[in-house]
Amino acid sequence: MHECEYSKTMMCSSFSCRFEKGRIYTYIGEVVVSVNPYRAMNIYGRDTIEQYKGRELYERPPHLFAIADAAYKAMKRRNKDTCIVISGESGAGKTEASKYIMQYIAAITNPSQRAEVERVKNMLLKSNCVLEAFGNAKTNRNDNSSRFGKYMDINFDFKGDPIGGHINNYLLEKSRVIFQQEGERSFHSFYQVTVTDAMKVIGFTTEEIQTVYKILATILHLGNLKFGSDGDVTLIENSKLVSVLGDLLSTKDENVEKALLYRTVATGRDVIDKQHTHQEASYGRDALAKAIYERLFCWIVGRINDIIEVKNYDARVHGKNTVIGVLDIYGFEIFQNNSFEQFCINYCNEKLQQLFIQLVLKQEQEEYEREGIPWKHIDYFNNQIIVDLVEQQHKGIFAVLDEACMNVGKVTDEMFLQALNGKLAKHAHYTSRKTVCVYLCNSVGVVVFCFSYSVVGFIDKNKDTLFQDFKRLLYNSSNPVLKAMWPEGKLRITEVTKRPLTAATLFKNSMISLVENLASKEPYYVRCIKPNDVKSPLLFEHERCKHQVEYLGLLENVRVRRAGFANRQLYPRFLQRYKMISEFTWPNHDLPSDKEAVKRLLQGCGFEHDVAYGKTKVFIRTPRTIFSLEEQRAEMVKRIVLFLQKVWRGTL
Ligand code: AOV
Ligand code: MG
Repeated sequence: MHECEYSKTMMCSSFSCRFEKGRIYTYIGEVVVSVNPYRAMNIYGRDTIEQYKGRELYERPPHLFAIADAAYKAMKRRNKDTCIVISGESGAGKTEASKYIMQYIAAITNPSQRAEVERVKNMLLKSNCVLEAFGNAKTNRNDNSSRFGKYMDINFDFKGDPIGGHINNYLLEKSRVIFQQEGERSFHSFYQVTVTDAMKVIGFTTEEIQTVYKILATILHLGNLKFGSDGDVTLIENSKLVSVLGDLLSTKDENVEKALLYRTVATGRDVIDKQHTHQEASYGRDALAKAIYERLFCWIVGRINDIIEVKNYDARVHGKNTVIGVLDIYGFEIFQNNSFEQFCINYCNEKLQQLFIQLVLKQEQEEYEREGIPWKHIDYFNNQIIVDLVEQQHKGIFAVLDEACMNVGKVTDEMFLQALNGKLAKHAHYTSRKTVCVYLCNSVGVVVFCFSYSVVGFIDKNKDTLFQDFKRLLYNSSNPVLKAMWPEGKLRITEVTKRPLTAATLFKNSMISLVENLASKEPYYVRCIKPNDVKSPLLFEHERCKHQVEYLGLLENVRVRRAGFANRQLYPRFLQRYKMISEFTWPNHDLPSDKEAVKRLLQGCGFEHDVAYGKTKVFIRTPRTIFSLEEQRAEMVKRIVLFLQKVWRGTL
């Protein structure tokens, strides 16, 4: 068996053994790997929180709380902005993990029970319910699948208590409001009323909540709207719906009808109303439904941000406020048929993977330099080449797509594909085998994947056209909440000069700024693994696991860690924990420094070959050494307790 294949198999066997014993978390270095248990686990309660609070990573069995605590400690002790990046495929447990992390942070902060901090914590937790209602849906892979990417900053004051937050949302899968695969549903918000309860609690006004309802109803009615033709004239078949829509949107019925059937076009100095064909009218209706849902979602995020933003904090008085960011973003998606959405999602993951490798290496390198430990170069696959293939100016796939969309006249998806083939024929990571597929090859370690995407729909989805007439219709609503969502409808047709940015460009820009933001923080990682496709707590499918190990780059992760050190601890801290296992250090040592004492202790245990001594810290290469130290410590603690009991009972 190839070495790589063997390592993957071993890694999955180890996850599988742990999964069967209910140990769903494993560390690779400081990365937590989490396997979805698909059952309620009794490992998130108050007593568990207490066990992890303020502890170091290796002092307790692997857990999400340990990583949350590490991020919190770094933020509090060292005044560092940190972030927790959670990745994994659909249904792997990212959103659940992000919620447990938030709950942990809420539980360990504000010991003095300040009312304002409690209020902020409550808002941060409740805002999640609202976002899930509007941005999550039942899919065939996950009953509560997030159909948007979420990055949430939590701000802390100088005491380490939460004082506010901010949410960034990424690429909502808005096409879900007009089409769902068999067995799937639209967003939860269309089926739930209790949502709105959470909205009320966090401070949405009655008028705002009513508008939200009206928008949801509008989308449902648009779905029933049918067009017909009378000769060349396009008609609305069920015209009664027009007045329903007029009422819901607080606008005149005739304006609704006109916007659905015509578009205003400026030709030179003239402005004319051009009637839609049947096809254009249907396209317009669907685009409207998608756009108003997306706008509603962004507006909700904006309102939540108004509510949770840091208020009344004066950095000059209280010192810098620090941040922990939590990223819960869609993982790699590989379906039978992959389209524009999957292309964007997978590009996002390539970018995050790049950042991961860069930061892990960078951080390690910096620490070794600081501590005076020689650094050995590590070979790893730099997926920058994949990222460039997608996002590079002029030459990248997005650039070629945008260029195709800029062309006047009819550009088909096939023409876009031909342009790609022309430009990228020689690229090592691009192949096009069928007429409608792009194969984007990714290489994780020595494994090469081919993700194939159907280019059908790329042009339309990228242009993401919403006729101006709809924007004007919504802006002219007498409902102030709705009107405020559509400020660009203010422009008259002759004033609209700029083309809106394409979906790809908007997404690319948001990813670039996300990565910049993450790169400026100290990162902590959670990699989620889905054990099976049937949501079973009993089944661990090795092949599925191996596949995820591959694309999550976990082997790479191990390789980086192997070349480096799994664990590092300050000398006094190390001694405090392990001094009882060596006669040289227990109960106290008489060596010239703690560093010397740690050396003696480790030599005595026979771990000399597995460690390096930095200026302030001891570096331990393999977790096995840590586990062994922990075992010896536990044994000694047991003996000491027995000894003390005997002394106490007078039986010694
Ligand atoms: P995802 O966020 O990774 O998918 P979720 O976090 O929504 O996945 O998890 C999917 C389901 O798995 C949850 O609804 C739970 O039933 C179960 N689950 C996950 N983690 C746990 C846990 N720690 N304990 C118990 N059950 C769990 V997606 O948003 O679809 O990419 O797009
Ligand atoms: Mg999710």
